[in-house]
Parts: sequence; structure tokens; C-alpha cells
Amino acid sequence: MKLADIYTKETKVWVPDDALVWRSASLVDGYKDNDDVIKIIVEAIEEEEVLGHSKDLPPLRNPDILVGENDLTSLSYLHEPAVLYNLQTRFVERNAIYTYCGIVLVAINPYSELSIYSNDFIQLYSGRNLGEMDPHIFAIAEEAFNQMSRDDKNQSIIVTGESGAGKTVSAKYTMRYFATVGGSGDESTVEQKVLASNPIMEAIGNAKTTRNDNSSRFGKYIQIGFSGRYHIIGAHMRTYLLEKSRVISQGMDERNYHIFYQLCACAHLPQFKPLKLMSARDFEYTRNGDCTQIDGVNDESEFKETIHAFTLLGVSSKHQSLVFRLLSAILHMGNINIEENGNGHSHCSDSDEHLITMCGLLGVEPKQMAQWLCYKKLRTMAEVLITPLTHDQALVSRDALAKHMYSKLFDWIVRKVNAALSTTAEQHSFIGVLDIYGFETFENNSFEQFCINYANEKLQQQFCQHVFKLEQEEYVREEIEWKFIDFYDNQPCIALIENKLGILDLLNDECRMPKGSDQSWADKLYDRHLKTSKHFDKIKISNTSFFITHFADKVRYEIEGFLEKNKDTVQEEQLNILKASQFELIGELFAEESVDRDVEVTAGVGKRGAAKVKLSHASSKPTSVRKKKETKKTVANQFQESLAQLMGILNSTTPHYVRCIKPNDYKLSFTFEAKRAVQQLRACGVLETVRISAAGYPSRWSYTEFIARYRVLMSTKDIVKKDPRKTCEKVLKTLIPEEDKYQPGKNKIFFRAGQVAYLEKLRANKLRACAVIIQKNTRMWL
Ligand code: AD9
Ligand code: MG
Repeated sequence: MKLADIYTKETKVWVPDDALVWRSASLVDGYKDNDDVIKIIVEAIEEEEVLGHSKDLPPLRNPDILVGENDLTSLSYLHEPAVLYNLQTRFVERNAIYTYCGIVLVAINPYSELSIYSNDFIQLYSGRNLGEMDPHIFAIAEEAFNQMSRDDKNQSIIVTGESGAGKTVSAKYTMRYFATVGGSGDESTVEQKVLASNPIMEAIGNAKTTRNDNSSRFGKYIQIGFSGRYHIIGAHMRTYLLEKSRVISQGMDERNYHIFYQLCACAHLPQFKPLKLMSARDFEYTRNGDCTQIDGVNDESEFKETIHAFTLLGVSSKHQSLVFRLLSAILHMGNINIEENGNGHSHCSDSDEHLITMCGLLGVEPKQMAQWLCYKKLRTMAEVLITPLTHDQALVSRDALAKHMYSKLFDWIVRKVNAALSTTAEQHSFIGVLDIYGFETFENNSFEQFCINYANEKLQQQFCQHVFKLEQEEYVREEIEWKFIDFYDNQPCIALIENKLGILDLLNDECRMPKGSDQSWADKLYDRHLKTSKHFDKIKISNTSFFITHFADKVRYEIEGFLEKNKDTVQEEQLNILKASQFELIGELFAEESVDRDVEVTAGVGKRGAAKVKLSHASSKPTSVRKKKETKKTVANQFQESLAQLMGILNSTTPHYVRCIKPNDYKLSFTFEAKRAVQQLRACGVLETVRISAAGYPSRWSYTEFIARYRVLMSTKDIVKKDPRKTCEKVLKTLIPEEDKYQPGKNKIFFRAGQVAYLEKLRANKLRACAVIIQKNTRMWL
């Protein structure tokens, strides 16, 4: 087809726009080869404008019948403006927050309570096929549930998106769906326990940030186990990269973890008197964001829910009180008065009231604690030296201990929840739900963003490979010829991060060197990767940062703090005090580095022996048997390992993807800012899916559907009786002369991008012509 046939007078197109990203326009004249401009009418303002076109002809708009389609990949013209406009139309005009994009469910946060999550809705979606109903998170959950039972295969639901986009809400709805369809109906049963893990994890792992009042500060993958009759029998949860720094400091208008405020709100209750709590406004660790309350949240009643959930999960009151004691000890620790004495050293009085309370709660000696808050031991080959800490060093070392205590407590609670959700019954299969932070890029990006973006590179690779595989499988099934579709492979970026002498390897090496520093690590990175990797870059004049070109965006990382954050060290002497606590439970909690023991669990051993999955359980074995010399794993080491394990599990399951989109930054109900949405669609792979689809045969019609729609374009002699396939082939030969633009498959015809739009144009012309004839005839009769 020639361009002059496509770009005709009044053809509807998209033109770039600063505010709207894309706006609609139509051509004033048809395209001519020798023109170097095209004139357009901008539809919203009805004004004429001139566009240069020598290289970039504007993208074409889809025919009206496709606008608002509930699957983006069924659009005939598949490009960014089409995707954006379709999502916007559905969201703003129809309040439809869910749209499919091939196998992906795009979910736009409505910031408004919708009545589409009741049990009636669950029943409506239960047992139905994906295409039968409007797109919905329940439809994805049903699809996973259905495929688990149909194919005897474990499933995963992977939810990603930026902060506040609705990941946790979506993940909770899927869990509620499984609890309902896979439940036995008995209130106190295992599915209630699975749901009760949510308030606990939110209390200890979520916090108010400027982006989200209930922001999850950790990643989570929860595997819900089912019996052979597809009833829930248990669950197992893994967590990723808790943001520890929040325990000691928060940004302006942000809070520490919810549990601290919940506990402080209940300080007046008699059972909490021994904790000597004050208001959250009086503790350093809870007040430094200058925000201790969240609009519409009552911390006291939230705390009751947390306790109720602990009790439902069978966490004993002895264990609950340990949790509260530790949390209170952390709060008091932040208020210990560490002073600077005359010679630049730090000093802490062993009669400091918060020190005494903290030590009382932990069952340890205040004198020892006061000493080791202000001194450290240096071991050389010959001797052991005790050196004083400067004031700043003392504060850093105290804060490191607070972070360590919280993260130990967090892991311990996760283990308790897992123990409560574990089962001895044979697990037939599982559905895993992954709620993990999406790609991040801020003004200042550090180690945390680096790890998060690394995780997202891995997930993106898994996603592209899967989408691509499915696409090819459909072509094979339909027996149509296909060529290898080229898609963006982010392996080079992953290799830059995780290969030998890659970014992480060099970072870990640097952490092991006695004189290692952020700067010398960065110099090694520049030396090694500047010339060899096109994903690595730096600013010429600055040696304090580096760039990585991720699949979603190019991100600048500041090197400062990478080494410390990766080492994550705590003073041994301080730990030794905790290990010697007079309370056995506290001693145990800090007694060991929890060892990851791999336990082979056969999950989903269906008829076809579905994936054997390694579930790792942190054990609580004492360390005495471990060799002292074992090198401590860095944060990056641990993260890389847990990520590799996660990818292994995801790859052994059938994945389902949910991409959450935040439509505006002001939490406004049903308000769509195209600029914000398009950034996220690029970053979460929706546009990549569309690109993979567009490179193949994005539009598919069954033969009968095709005949029903385009009967007006067929003459009687085209119809081959009882053979819709032959009929279609015959008529398409004349309608679309280029043979590579479509392929007849076993049950469907596959069209290249743009062909359905072209057929629609032919159809509209034909109908118009018929209408004119009818009008003429009618006039003749009158
Ligand atoms: V973060 O990375 O953990 O900071 P999430 O998890 O992506 O983030 P979350 O699910 O917590 O975001 O959603 C943020 C808020 O958006 C919720 O507290 C709700 O107020 C709102 N939200 C999200 N999804 C829905 C929905 N389907 N219906 C109504 C919603 N409100
Ligand atoms: Mg969340």
C-alpha cells in the first residue's frame, strides 16, 4: 500500500503535544510524494497547523470501533498514542480502571472506592474464561486458579508499578479471591490466617511516605498452597530488602513504620505501662519527619487489628510482648543522650533514663551498653585495642544497632507468620503473588534504587521472554509461518550488574578491602566499564556518580554511601551484650546470623510432576557449630541470591502480570495525566508488549467473525458454502493484495498492524456508497 493511499484527506492522526503527550488531528490534504510538509487540523481547537513530514509521518488513529477496546493488543494501529488514548478513554469516560494488554492486566489507580470487589463480583468471575467478562483483577486471579487446576502447574501473579500505583491493594484482592474460591467456608480456617498476614506485614513493613500513606517498604512474594482438591492449605512468604534506614530517620512529612505509632497510641493501656512509652511526638525515631499522624487513620484501632491478627495466627502473648518490648527498646534507644565531651569523644551516662529503660526491656546491663555505645574494639594481629568513638561515630553506631534490631525482629515475625501458615498436609500446587517495588528514579539515587532497579531488570527480562514465547507458541498452534521477532533484550544491562567484575562484584570486593572506599570502587567501575559497556556512562567532569541505561530509563546513581550500605555492619560488642540478655528469647533472636537452609519441597507434584521448588526457611540453629571465619555476606550478595531464587521460582510457574499505573500525583479521583501515565507505561513493559505484538500479527479474527463484520465487502460469488476459511481467503486476495499482510491460521486469520483499520475504511466507504444509492432510490420512489 502506498503512503498516498493511507494518508488521505481527513485521515485522522496523532501529533506530539507538550502537555497532553499526544493530541488528535486530521489531514487537510492527502499525502503527496514531493511535499515536504503536511497540513493538519488540530481537532480540539479546529486550527490549521503545518507539520514537516519528510521522515516522521504522524501515527495514525484507530477507527472508532476499536476505541475503548478492552485489550490494547487488538488495536489495529499499535503505538504509544493509541495505547494512551485507549486507556484514557476507558478510565475517564467509562470509569474502567482495568484493561488488558495481551496477557498483562493494566490497572489504573482510581483513588476512589469502587463497588466492584464484593463477594458477588468474586462469584461473577469464578469459573469464567478470561475474555468472557470485563477486565478485572478477579479475572486474572480466576485465570491463575483455573490454569493451576487445568494444567497442574504452579502459578504466579506478578504485580509491579511505582509507589502508590495500587500494587498492595491489587495483591490483597487476589489473595481475597483465592481465600473465597479456595476456602472451605469456615471462618477460623487457614484462609483467614493467610489474610491475617496482611495487617501484620503492613504494620511492620509499611509506612507513610509523601507518595503513599501506606507505602510498603519491602518486597513480598507469598506462595499460597493448595490441596489436590484446590483448597487452601497453607502459605509461605518471602520478603525482599526492607528499608532499614526508615527506622532511624524519615523524610519530611513521612513516618517510621506504622507499628511504632500504633504502639505509642496505646501507651496509656495498663498492659503497656512497663514499656514506659510516651507520645510518638516525643521519640526521636518517630518524630523526625515531623508527622506522627495520618489523616483518616486511627493508630489505636489499627493496633487492635494488628494484635487480633497476631492472635489469629497463634502468636502467643509471650511472643507478642517480646515484640512490643523490642519495639519500645528501639524507641528508647533513639532518645539516649550521647554527648560530646571536651576532647571530641562521646559520652553516655549509665544513669540515662532512656538507656536504663531500654536495657531493662532487653534484659541487659546498662553499664556495658553505655560503654559500648561510645567505644569500640579494634583487633590487630598482636593485641586488642579499645578506642573511643567521636560523637558522630557513636550516633552512627547506635543507629546501626537500632536498624539491626528492627530488621532481626522483622525477620523473626516473618518466620513466625510462616510457621503459623505452614502445613503438614501435602501441597499439590501453589499460586504465588509478588508485590514488589517498580522501577525507581529520583533526584538522588543510591544503593536502594540500584537494587530495586536491578530487580526490575530481572523481572523485565523474564516478562519479555515469556510474552515473546507465548506469541510464538500461538503462531505454531495456528500453523502459520512466522519469523523470529526481534525484541529488546536487556541481558547486556544485567550482565553489567551481575557478571564477574561487574558492578556488584567490584562493589563486594571493595567492601572486603580494609581501605576500600566509594571513590576507589567508582574508579574501578570507570576503568572497567566506560569503554566496554554501552549501558554504563558518567559525566565527564564528575567522579561522584555513574549512569546506567536501564530498559526503562537512564538513571544517575550517586556513589556516596554504597559501600557502607552494602556492608551494613553492626558493632560486635553491642551485639554480644544483646546475645547475653537475661531473656532467653532476646538472646536467641540475636544469637545467630539466621542461616538460610534450603529445603527441597515438592510443590505441585501433579500428574506431570510440576515444578520442584526449593523453599528456603531461615533456621534458628545456634551458631556455635559454624566456623567463625566465614565471610559475612554483603547486602548485595544476599539480595542477588534471593533474586536468583525468586527468578527460579517464577520461571517454574505460569506467570500472570498486573501493571499498576498511578494516573496523577495528587491522589485525585479518576484524573488522568497523560504525561505521568506514559512514563509508567514505558517503564513497566506495556509499550514493549505492544511492540512485540505489533512486530508480529496483532489482530486476530475467527473466520466467522470476519465474515460477519465484512460481509458488505463480499459478493455472492466470493462465498464458498460451509467453508468460512476458503471464503475469507478468497475475499482477502482481492481486498489486501500484499500477501505478507495477513496469514490464515487453523482457526483464525492473523493480520499485520494497520490491516484491520484499512478494512474498516473500505467497509465505511462501502456503507456510505450503499447509503447514497438507497437515498437515491428512495427519492425516486417518492
Ligand atoms: V508502594 O510502592 O507500596 O508505596 P502501592 O502498593 O503500589 O504503593 P497501594 O496499593 O498501597 O500502592 O495503593 C495506594 C492507595 O491507592 C491505596 O491506599 C488506595 O487508597 C488507593 N488505591 C489503590 N488501588 C485502588 C483500587 N483498586 N481502588 C480504590 C485504590 N483505591
Ligand atoms: Mg505497596
